[in-house]
Amino acid sequence: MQQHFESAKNLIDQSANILLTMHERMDGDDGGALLALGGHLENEGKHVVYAIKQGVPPALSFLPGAKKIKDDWVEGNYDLLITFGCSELVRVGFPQILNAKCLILNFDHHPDNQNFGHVNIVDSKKSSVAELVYDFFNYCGWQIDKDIATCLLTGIITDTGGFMHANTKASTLEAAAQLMRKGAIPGKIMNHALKRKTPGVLKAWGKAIKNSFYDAKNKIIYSIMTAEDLSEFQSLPLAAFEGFVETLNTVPEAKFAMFLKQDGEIIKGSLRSDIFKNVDVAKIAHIFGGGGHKLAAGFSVAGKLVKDKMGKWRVV
Ligand SMILES: [Mn+2]
Repeated sequence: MQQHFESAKNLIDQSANILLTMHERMDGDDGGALLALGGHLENEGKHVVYAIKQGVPPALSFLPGAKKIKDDWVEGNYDLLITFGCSELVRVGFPQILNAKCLILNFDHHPDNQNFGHVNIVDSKKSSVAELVYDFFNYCGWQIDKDIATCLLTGIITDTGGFMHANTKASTLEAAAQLMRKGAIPGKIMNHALKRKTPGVLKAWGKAIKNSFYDAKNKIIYSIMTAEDLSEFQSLPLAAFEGFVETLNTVPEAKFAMFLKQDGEIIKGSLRSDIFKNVDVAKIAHIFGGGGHKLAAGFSVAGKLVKDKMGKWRVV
């Protein structure tokens, strides 16, 4: 990794005009890592543009620098494009990116990353991209101020579910402790990024919990939200069900948890398991064209979820 870090540092040192982007639907990890690195690059006097398809969700608007993020592609003469958490370049969601002529630096911790960058900082053993970027800051000897620390700790906290997931290692906690010493406050981050729920979101969770079903034969806990179920709730935020599949996965006898949700013409699936359950949910997600990690994966398929008169769910 040292060699990759050195190449990444060289790429950055040689660049003055830099575009930072990530996968569609900003999450705390890649968004936090992106804003942390952007903060440092701006401190170095570089011109930085932040573009994320669909912009910043309300739960992450507290992040220092979040206001600088544009929700659309910004034309420019970039020397360098830096991506966060994209296993493939198309995940960015801006078609213009596929024609970008500049150099690419790729930060990720997904095991299925395609290494599409000129330099690839990819380590699937890291809890989060934020922890990887924290290591990169240390390698470069760059200063971590309170804002950068807050962004990085947000990434670690959101990707480890508040240090509760199996990806939390001793090194993760050491990184978190250092970031606290730089001024990041975990309680504040958890309130904003993890716990935050509106009354409407709580009601929607109630419906999703009511729709949950434990298949005792196959040891699967799942819940399904059809378009009809969702239509009972007005203007739910994009991240309304963030953390829901983890709640399903709290049933210890289930081998894994699955949450299926209608999203327009698409069915989105999230899968979670625990290390002691010996299931690789990424393999299941792959069957449906998705991806992710052994214990946390997802997929999207075209189709419509419906409940028939017998109360059975089907895909049409
Ligand atoms: Mn991540």
